[in-house]
Amino acid sequence: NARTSWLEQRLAQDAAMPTLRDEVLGGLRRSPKRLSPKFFYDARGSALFEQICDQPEYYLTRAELELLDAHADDIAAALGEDVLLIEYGSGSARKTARLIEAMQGEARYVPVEISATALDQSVDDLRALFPALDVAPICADFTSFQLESHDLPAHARRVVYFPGSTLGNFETADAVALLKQMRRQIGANGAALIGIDLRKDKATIESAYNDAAGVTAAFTLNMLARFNRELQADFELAHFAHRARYNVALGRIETHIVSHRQQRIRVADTFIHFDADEAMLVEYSYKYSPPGFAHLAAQAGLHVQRIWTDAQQRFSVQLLVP
Ligand code: AVI
Repeated sequence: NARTSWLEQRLAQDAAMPTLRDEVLGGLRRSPKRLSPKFFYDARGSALFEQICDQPEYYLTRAELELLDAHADDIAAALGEDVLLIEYGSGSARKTARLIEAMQGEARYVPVEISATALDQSVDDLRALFPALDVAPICADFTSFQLESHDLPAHARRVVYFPGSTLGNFETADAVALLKQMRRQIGANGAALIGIDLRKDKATIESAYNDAAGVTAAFTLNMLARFNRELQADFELAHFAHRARYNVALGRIETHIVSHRQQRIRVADTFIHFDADEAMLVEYSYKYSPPGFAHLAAQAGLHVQRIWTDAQQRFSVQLLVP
């Protein structure tokens, strides 16, 4: 079997990536400070994110699963036959099982996931559910991997699957770049199937990012705990707060970590100063109207062929073609 082992894939990736230290210090030295939301997802952060998905206020996951329950057969029919399903950031692949079930387990599935643990687990789970499924996992950062350098099962059509509204965590230019990467990877007869949260009233959106149990706050601040562990930093979590506000004009949740007081923090071999009330940007979660998303897709040369939503029209899954 010529498929490269995950460890080899990972080592090649790591060699090409800037270190955590350099990236984090780069963000902390900017004014205003800002860090990428990708730093949320260590093992604890990923577990907290799974818990967020079960919070009553976080409607996104339930709406998307409800939508798949209602429309999976229709979606599978629109994808066609002999599909190679390439999932970006597959994680636990909870939604994928419903889709593959509708494809009658006949699909060829390529999960692309940076966490080897999550990748292993999801592959085991899916193989248990669908013994005939041809799975070719890729352990990589989905924003920068070369699909063509991997050995792929034979197929008639490529479909990139990107559920969960994760595209909403990318700023416009980066979202367009990622959509262009998808367009290159799927070729002329392929498609992209993308989960996108829809614009709605401010209160509903803000409460999804400020759950009463405080899970989202713990998820946000876990980024600091991660730096304490991995970069020998000395953040006191009690001296920082999670803040998530919906910017109605721009249609996005803006999540910041706010310093309660003036403080000096050691990070690796350096000291970083925080002012009292200083806010460090850690995440955007964009929400789109259907025309707004069509406009974004068009900038990458993609055209919206179908839109499915849940009954309350909170969330959408959109089929894009070149
Ligand atoms: C992964 N992503 C789509 C989530 C979101 O809704 O933006 C991450 C998240 N951040 C806070 N809660 C959930």
